[in-house]
Amino acid sequence: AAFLLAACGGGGQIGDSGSGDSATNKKLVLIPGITAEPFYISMQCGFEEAAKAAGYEFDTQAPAKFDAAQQTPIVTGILASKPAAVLIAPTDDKAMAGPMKQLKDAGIKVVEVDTKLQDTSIGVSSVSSNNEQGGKLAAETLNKLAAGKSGSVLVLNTKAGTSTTDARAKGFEDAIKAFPNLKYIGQQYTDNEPATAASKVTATLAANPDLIGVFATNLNTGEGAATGLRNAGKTGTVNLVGFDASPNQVKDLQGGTVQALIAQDPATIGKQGVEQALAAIDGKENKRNIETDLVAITKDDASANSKYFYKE
Ligand code: T6T
Repeated sequence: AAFLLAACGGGGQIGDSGSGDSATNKKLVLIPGITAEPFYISMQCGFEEAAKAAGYEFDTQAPAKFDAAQQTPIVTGILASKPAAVLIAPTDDKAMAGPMKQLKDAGIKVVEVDTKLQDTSIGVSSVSSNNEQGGKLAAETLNKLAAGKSGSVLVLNTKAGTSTTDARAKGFEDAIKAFPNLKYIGQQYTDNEPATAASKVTATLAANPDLIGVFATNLNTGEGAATGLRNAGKTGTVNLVGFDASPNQVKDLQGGTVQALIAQDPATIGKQGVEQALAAIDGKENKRNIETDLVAITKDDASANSKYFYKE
């Protein structure tokens, strides 16, 4: 039997256990990019709620790291249990195509949630934020915060091959060109490790004392960048725009280490992912691309936007 995640406010009660046999297969599996992380926990809440409402069994299995080598055995491991559909956030837009094709070839419907593959022939649908737009929003927000001042700006990315953060960096790079006072000094990869993000920020500050802005393209990178600015005594001097809205990120927004957060709506991604999975299972038409909300939140409008804060 599956358990509803306590973090979702479901109280951890036992979910419908349904039937495991393949003739009446009513099971959905969610494979997030990484375990125990507020973005994917919030997505799991939406997923579980929608799966339960539809009378489906559900299960979530996530890798310990955001890493294709760790996500691949999870994918191949669930092949044998033959769920009706898998919702997955591929950790690499190329490397996960092989394992995900195995699911498709086994008759399991595949829905991409959050991240996606370059190959559009495997998933029936892809549900995510408009990440390029999110990057653009981050550039515009940094420009507003700079208020005409000049200086260097840095992008902290996660890992090349992550469709979402690659798109955020691209959206940012394209948009920052419109603001000549902001000198874009390029992107650096953090491997999704907060400690790496922190040390990249301190090293960049040493090399570029005129640094006035950092765009951190996801949760771990943003939390690490905040640590880096604190260590360097630069909080509030360097504007930090992060992506996502974990409890730590919101605390840093309210405390003034972070000036703005671009929050996503992961619960809706999970819910819409289930809807697309059910459509595919029932032989109905899928919507190939679904876009969910993004919102830029500052300290001043944080409480008005609290519905976007992630669960943990
Ligand atoms: O930003 C989210 C997600 O959208 C991205 O694909 C990977 O990182 C997060 O899960 C945050 O850690």
